[in-house]
Amino acid sequence: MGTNRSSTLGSPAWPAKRLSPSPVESTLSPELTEHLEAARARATAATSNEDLRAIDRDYAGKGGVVAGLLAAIPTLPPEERRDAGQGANRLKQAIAGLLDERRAELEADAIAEARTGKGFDPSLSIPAPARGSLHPVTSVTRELEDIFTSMGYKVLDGPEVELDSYNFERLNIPADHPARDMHDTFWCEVTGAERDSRMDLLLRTHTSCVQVRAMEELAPPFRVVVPGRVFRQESVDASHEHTFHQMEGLVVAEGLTVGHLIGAMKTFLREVFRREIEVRLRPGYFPFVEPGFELDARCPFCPKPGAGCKVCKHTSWVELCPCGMVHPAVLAKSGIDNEKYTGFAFGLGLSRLVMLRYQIDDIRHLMGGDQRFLSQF
Ligand code: FA5
Repeated sequence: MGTNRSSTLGSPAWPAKRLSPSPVESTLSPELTEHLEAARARATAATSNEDLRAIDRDYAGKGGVVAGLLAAIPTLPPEERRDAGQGANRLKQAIAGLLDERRAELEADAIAEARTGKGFDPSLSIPAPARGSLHPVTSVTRELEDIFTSMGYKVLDGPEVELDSYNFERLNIPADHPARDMHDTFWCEVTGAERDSRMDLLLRTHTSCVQVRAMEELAPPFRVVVPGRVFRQESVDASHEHTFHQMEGLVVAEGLTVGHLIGAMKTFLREVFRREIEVRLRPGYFPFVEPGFELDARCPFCPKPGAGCKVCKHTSWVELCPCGMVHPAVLAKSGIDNEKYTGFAFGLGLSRLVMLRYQIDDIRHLMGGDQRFLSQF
């Protein structure tokens, strides 16, 4: 219900007209009519919803006028009680009606006011919308992707729900192989028509399964990196998560040696840290590489190379990634001529690299989704 009053927002609205009479009004006693008129006068003068709420409290609220009338009923002669009860309820109804009417008027006034453009200051700056930022894992992933693409690598993706054969079998890890113990696996329960025939779906435990997919699809020579999420049924602590990120690397070509593997790792480290970083290999066992290594990098955070610091736990070396020469049987299983081609592969622990990079002391922050942590990046 609009009015033609020309009040500015916030200024007292001068009562221009009487709020409509309520249908129950004529049935009220003179005493109740007096209450209603007092409420009407206040509602007509109200300029905000807060004013209207105060009137509502005074009449319909606990300890308000209506509550007082109802509380007095037991003191009345029995023959008057019914009318008194009905009267109090009608008064409440009539006041609710006029408050609704006034609320609608105020709303219509506010809209009309806004349409005139008065009070609109175009020079006021609008509050900046909250902007997100990239997750540290995403930033580091993109940075590594850029580095590897500049080294001639292709970036590949693969499914997170994987077949046993890609995650294990074709990587030389058969069902009874002890290496499976290192990969406590989340198996998928298959329902419906495929229930009995599909017992082999799992959440991939590493990105190495995409090595097999790459070998199936690409003709050598090729170089690929595969960043992605992997899942293990781990006891979670500050350095172990059940869901974390790795970046797999695979190169297949003629005549590759461990020297090429070391060269690739050193080039990658030089790009990340903008200087030469020494690396060392220790023996490591992974059924899909032979020989297999753990590759350590001279700690890039020590004040002087070799000095030792908190990050490297004063050893001056940080574990960078497991790696090795692709096992000839793995090449053959994916249809690659292992007489002609050799390959090397590495599996960067991306989550741990992110922790190193930003000096994050607990891996659980990464997937915890806590804004207080994320807003620091
Ligand atoms: C593997 O997953 C092999 N697929 C890596 C590989 C690739 C070897 C290619 C040879 C050739 P491993 O289980 O060690 O290996 O995991 C690789 C890296 O993932 C570790 O070095 C570590 O940085 C990281 N990682 C392993 N488990 C966790 C975990 N629970 N939470 C966080 N990071 C982890």
